[in-house]
Amino acid sequence: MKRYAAYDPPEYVNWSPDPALLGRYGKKIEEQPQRKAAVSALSPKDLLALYRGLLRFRLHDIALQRWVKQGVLSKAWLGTGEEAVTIGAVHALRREGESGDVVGPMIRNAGACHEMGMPIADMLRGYLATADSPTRGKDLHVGGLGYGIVAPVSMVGSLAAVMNGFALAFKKRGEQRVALTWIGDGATKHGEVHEALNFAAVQRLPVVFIIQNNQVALGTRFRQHHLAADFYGWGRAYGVTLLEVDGNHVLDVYAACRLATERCRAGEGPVFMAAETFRMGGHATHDVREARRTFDASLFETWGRRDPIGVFEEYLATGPALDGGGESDPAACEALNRRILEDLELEVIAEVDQAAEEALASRSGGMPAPEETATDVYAGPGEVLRKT
Ligand SMILES: Cc1ncc(C[n+]2csc(CCOP(=O)(O)OP(=O)(O)O)c2C)c(N)n1
Ligand SMILES: [Mg+2]
Repeated sequence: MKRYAAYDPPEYVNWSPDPALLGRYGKKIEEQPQRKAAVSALSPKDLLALYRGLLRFRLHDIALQRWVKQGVLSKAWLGTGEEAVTIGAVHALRREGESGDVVGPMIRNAGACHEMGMPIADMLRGYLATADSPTRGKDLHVGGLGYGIVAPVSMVGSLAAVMNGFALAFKKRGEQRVALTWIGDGATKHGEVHEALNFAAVQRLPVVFIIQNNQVALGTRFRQHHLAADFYGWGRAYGVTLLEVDGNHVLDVYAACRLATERCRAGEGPVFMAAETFRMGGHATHDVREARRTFDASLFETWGRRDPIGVFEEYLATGPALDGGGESDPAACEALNRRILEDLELEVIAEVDQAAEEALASRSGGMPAPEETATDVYAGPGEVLRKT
């Protein structure tokens, strides 16, 4: 994949695959029979769809960074280095619009929106606050129930209880649908999260909670806010199945999430997933330098080698033929795969570029009228200030 010196973390700019790491990547799936079965069922088309999703997410974030550099935006929140936790999970869901599964992405999970079907142009319009953005210029936390996306709640942790509401409704109606959300390591310190986890547990709700440990909450390192080494004991604490996942391994996340949703649909939910990953930048674009001071450089190096997109690209390139054909000569097969991956990347670059152009075009004459501010805004329980 192309690297961007102006936008990528330095560890990604001259990225090259680490053979030992690649070997472990493949082994990780081989060693877990149930996850291996889920991955084996993926067709070359499915694998390429995962790769496409990862690239879309990275390039969506790069489009935002470009706007920050150009002064179009003051800042942007990115998911760089954490794309696999989102894309792997979403691809395991039934993406069937308003009648399918429902996700509640946080700001680090923007990729969930485009993989659930929201046009990237609309996501970008959310940032630009144009009148035709999903919130009509009110908020960059975009969602759309028509796509099965619950908009992020700004107060971290609060979305967990909201997703329980969806899951409870699915259960009461006897629908085989699943709600899924991500909870940051920092957000787990919120009391509301514990109420939500316990409520889901005792009500056996069809909900998947992915604890996304990117080792930091704003400027507070994981070790400063969490004494245990990880979240793996939380399943036992709540009486819920917890699946440990490699958050930088899109296939591991995908497979674990498939198993989790199967349990939910069989009435055995909820399931917790604990994903270890790393934030390769700042909390947002404004504090990247501060983030570099927060952590030892070696941590960025270690996680930088584990770029979830770079490693997956190598895994695909050196694997079976991605055209579904029977090319058996290893060198010819790799050359074919690399060509397929490159062509796909060019398509995604064009897709994101076009979305950015469309979103920018919305700005000219398309900003919300001041009187719109109070439209479709809730003033109190159940009371809409002014409805369109
Ligand atoms: C209840 C609440 N407290 C504080 C904030 C300010 N805030 C926004 S993001 C954030 C850090 C969240 O850390 P984490 O949950 O680990 O998510 P990450 O940013 O690492 O993805 C904080 C403290 C907030 N949005 N909501
Ligand atoms: Mg965090």
